[in-house]
Formats: sequence, structure tokens, C-alpha cells
Amino acid sequence: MSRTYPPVSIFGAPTDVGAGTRGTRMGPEALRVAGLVEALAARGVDVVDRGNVDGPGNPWQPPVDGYRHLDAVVAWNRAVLEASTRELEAGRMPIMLGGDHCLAVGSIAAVAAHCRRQGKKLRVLWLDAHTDFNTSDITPSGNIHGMPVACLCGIGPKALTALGGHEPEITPAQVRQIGIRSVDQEEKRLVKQHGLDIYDMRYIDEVGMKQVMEEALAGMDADTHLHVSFDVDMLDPSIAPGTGTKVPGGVNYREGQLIMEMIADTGRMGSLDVVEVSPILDAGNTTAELAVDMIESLFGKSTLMRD
Ligand code: 5AB
Ligand code: MN
Ligand code: MN
Ligand code: MN
Repeated sequence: MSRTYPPVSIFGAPTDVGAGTRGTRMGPEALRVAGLVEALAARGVDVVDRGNVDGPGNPWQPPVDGYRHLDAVVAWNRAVLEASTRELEAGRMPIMLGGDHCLAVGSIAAVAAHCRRQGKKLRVLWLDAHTDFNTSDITPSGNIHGMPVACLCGIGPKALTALGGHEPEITPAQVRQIGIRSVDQEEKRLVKQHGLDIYDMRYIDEVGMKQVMEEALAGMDADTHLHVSFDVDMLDPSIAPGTGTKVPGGVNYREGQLIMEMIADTGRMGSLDVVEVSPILDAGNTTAELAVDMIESLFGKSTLMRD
């Protein structure tokens, strides 16, 4: 069974305004140098690199009222929302290269609006060590990359919850989170209260990745748009050291590949974020190279034996 993929547009959002360590501003270039565009083209994908969107520099200030750099985060997310919307409306699959994970507010707001216009259902697969469901009241850091899922579900500052013009953009019932192993104390209470569907590392250990993915992908049909938000810190730091918020005990190489292969098998991925790559913390460029390897599998590379 050979597959065809929709045309792809890659764009970078080189910033770290949402994070507590600087470095993800270099993520897009690291992923390009790791050969992302060439790898997709070699798989027969119609791929163009639109270059980077623009936004303010990192003011490197402490949090104000529980948010660090809220204005800059909003500006970057507006740029991401615009770029993603443009590609979706042109019938192309946006791949947003972060940048830190705060940018998923913009990319997913764009996808949610697109799905509303097209009468499509949206499923969000959140691949991460963290649930990213903090609020200004409970955040231990003020870093907005720890808040995007809450913002998308309507919990957060108006400037972010209303970014795409619809509140909330998504509901917790549309989200599946995989690889989770670091949730702050109050954040735990909140994700339980909102009923997020979380496949944490213990559950992955207990039932195995195949069953996890079958459950996470269940219930989609031809009218479902699947958005994949890939925070590279989902992967174990021993194989993906180039990121600022490393947590031991993560997804290993084969488990990561299986996630990507099973997503590819659905044929429903319509948009993708690749975030939190921080080359200055990396060993060489291995984390970006691994991310490219995983993205190739999202486009069917490892399923060749089944073609
Ligand atoms: B990432 C932490 N929960 O809120 C916080 O990498 C970490 O986008 C957030 O998943 C990590 O500061 C955000 C401690
Ligand atoms: Mn994240
Ligand atoms: Mn994370
Ligand atoms: Mn991180």
C-alpha cells in the first residue's frame, strides 16, 4: 500500500520567548541543517520551505503577573497563526519549526479555525514529557511554553485564548497526550479536573506503545484532521539531549518510531509542530537529526516493508 501525501509547507518561528532557557531560537536552522527539506523531498513529498516568520527579540525579563514575556509571546503566535492559516487555506500541510512550545497556541488556533470552516473534526496529538497545562496562578516558572494546552482550552490570558477569534479553540476531549512524565503539583489537579486524556510513561511501560497509539488514534474518520504537536523532550534525554527541559525516563528510539509510523498509517495528519529543539544544548546536531528521522517516519519511511 503506497501512500501519497498532501503538499507540505515548512516555516520556522525562531524564538525562545516562551521558555526559561534561551536556545530554541536556533531550532529552525538546526532542523534545516539536519536535512529536513531534502529528506521529505526524497520521499516524494511536494515540499517548500517558506523561510522564517518574524517577531520581537527575547527581552529576557522576569515574569509579570505570572507570565514571562506575554506581549512577545502574543506577537510570535500571531505570526504563526497567520503563516499556518495561509498554508492551510492553500490546501497545504503546515510544518511549524519552533521555537518553543508556546507557539502551538498559534498553530493550533489556525488549524481549529480551518477545521471549523471545512466542517472537519480536529484531533490533537500532544507528544511531550509535559502536559503544558499551567496557568498564571499555578505556574512554577511563568514560562508560557508550559501553558499552551490550557490556553487553547480557554484557560489563560485573553490575548492568547482569543487569538484565533474563537473561545475555546479546542476542548480537552480533542486532545491526547503521550510521553508525559513531568506534571507540576497544581497542574495535576487541573488536568484531572478537565479530564485530559493522558498516556503517561507508566501507562506506556505497562501496556506498550502499540496499544497506547491504538487508543490515542481511535475514533478518527475521513473527516478528521490530525494535528501533531511534537515537543522533542518527549524523547529520552539520552537520545535527544538538545532541549531545555529534559526529563529522564522518556520515550526510546523504537517507541518514538512506532508513534510516528502509526500516525503515518492513519493517513490523517494535516499539520505538525516540531518544537523545543535547542542546538546549543545538543551533542553535535543529534537532536535535530533524530527529529528529522522521526518526521521521515511520519511520512511513511519506516513502513516501507509494508508497502
Ligand atoms: B514544554 C514546567 N511545567 O511550567 C513549567 O517544554 C515545565 O513546552 C514546562 O513542555 C515545560 O515551567 C514546557 C516546569
Ligand atoms: Mn511542550
Ligand atoms: Mn516538554
Ligand atoms: Mn521544553
